[in-house]
Amino acid sequence: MAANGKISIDPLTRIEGHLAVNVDVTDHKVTDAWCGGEMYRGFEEILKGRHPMDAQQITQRICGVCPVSHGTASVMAQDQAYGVTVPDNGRLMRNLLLGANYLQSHIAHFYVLAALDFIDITAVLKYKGKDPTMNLLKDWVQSQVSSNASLPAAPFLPRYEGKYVTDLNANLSAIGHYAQGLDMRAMAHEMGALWGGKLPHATALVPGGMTGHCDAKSIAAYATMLEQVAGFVAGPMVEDLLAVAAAFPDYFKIGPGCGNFLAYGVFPESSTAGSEYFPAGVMFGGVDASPQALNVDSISESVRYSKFIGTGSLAPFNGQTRPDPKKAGAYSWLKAPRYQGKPMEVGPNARMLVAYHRGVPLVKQVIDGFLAKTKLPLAAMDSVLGRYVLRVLECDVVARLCRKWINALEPGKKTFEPYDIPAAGRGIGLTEAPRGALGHWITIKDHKIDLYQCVVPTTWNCSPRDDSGVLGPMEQSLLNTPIADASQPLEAARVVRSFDPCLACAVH
Ligand code: NFE
Ligand code: MG
Repeated sequence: MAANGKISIDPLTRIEGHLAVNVDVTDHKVTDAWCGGEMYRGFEEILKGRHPMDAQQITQRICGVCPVSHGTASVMAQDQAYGVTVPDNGRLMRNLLLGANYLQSHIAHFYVLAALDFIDITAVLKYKGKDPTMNLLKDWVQSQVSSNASLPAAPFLPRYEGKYVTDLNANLSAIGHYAQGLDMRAMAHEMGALWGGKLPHATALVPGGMTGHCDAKSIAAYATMLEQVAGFVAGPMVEDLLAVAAAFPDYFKIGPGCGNFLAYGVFPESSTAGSEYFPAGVMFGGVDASPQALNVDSISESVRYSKFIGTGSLAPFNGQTRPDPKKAGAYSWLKAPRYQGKPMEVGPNARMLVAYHRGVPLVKQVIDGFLAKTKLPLAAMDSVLGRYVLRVLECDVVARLCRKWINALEPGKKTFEPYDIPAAGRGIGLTEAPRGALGHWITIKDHKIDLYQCVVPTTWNCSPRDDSGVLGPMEQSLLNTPIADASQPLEAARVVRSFDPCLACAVH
């Protein structure tokens, strides 16, 4: 078993987009780490000179997994620039659309992207039942392990070898839920499409609210599908989470992050600023820290190790996106966002921890319930499995909130408030994508977009070193990760996937 070495996982699979992870390993521990985004996309430059109303459609193309979040951030930035207040139905429909997107995204991460880091897919070879999907999976996996295998059983095998769940029933049950999860994810997409017009890339998200009617038929269809998806999350998904938590107690200690957390707040409960169910807040120094108020002026991005021209840190309204592919010393196409100059972890854990400390009832209830059941301290939440726990529990909370919002809609009432688009203006749209804090900054001049900057969740989490040489949150969380065999860096892959990274978003 190799104890030392330089490991390059490039590209790291079962995530969205293209990520290169490089780590140094000394005496079976990670001693340094570099996370690099592998391509330039240029959305911020594409938007310059266009009509402002193009922005919510074009920015949704940044990603097929979280287009709703980009559309939401964009229309919020424009709501502010145009001085328009969204009516209640429009606000609720936006929440229901984004809520459905959280459900599909968290289910996709838990089962499709990350479960195979822990669940032993080869257990399906011992399946003796008659379920057609399980037998299909069994044949698929068999085709890879048999001696004359010609095709890889992607996305299942090959894999890094190491310790996986050993209990046969737990494995078979989770593999069955993996297949069921695909249907649940599709259903969550259908729920969102009822309000978005279509998904991915909703057409109905516009500044001022939502196009389309709020009718009883759509409400009934959404509510019916929601019950199935919510039942799946609260049942099988939580059950599988508990099984993995019991089998891998070490992973509540492996992969702690930078200890700073940032949440912009999401799911407004009224038209008043600060009414978000998940509140905005900033935490420094670990999971027990009291959240401070968010100050948007504290956000900046630096590019010293990024493949962009420029030096120093720039606030998004002064942001520049000028590619420099051959820049000396640069190793990533991500910028390095910082808050008060510090790296911040974003995501379900940041949202849930801020909400927990602020005493948000459902969040308190699910976190305290989980900690009591598992006898874990809150400190365990800053870890690989802590990120899983808070993502799954958040999924349960969001499903329950969707129930509340669907009942609050008033069929026939307006969903949209008209406005005039000014010749000049500026706005900031701060929301939360499934993967964390998402902000869009827009400046309009002569009726056209003059500046558009996106600061994106995975850009925060997966950022390279900043101007001071401080490692990004994911790089920090890789440090000290135990690596049993440097030729099979399963542990490092688990740390990275716990963030649910989306590099397509991060490089935008
Ligand atoms: Ni492309 Fe995205 C990120 C999320 S930002 S998945 O990072 O969630 O809207
Ligand atoms: Mg950007």
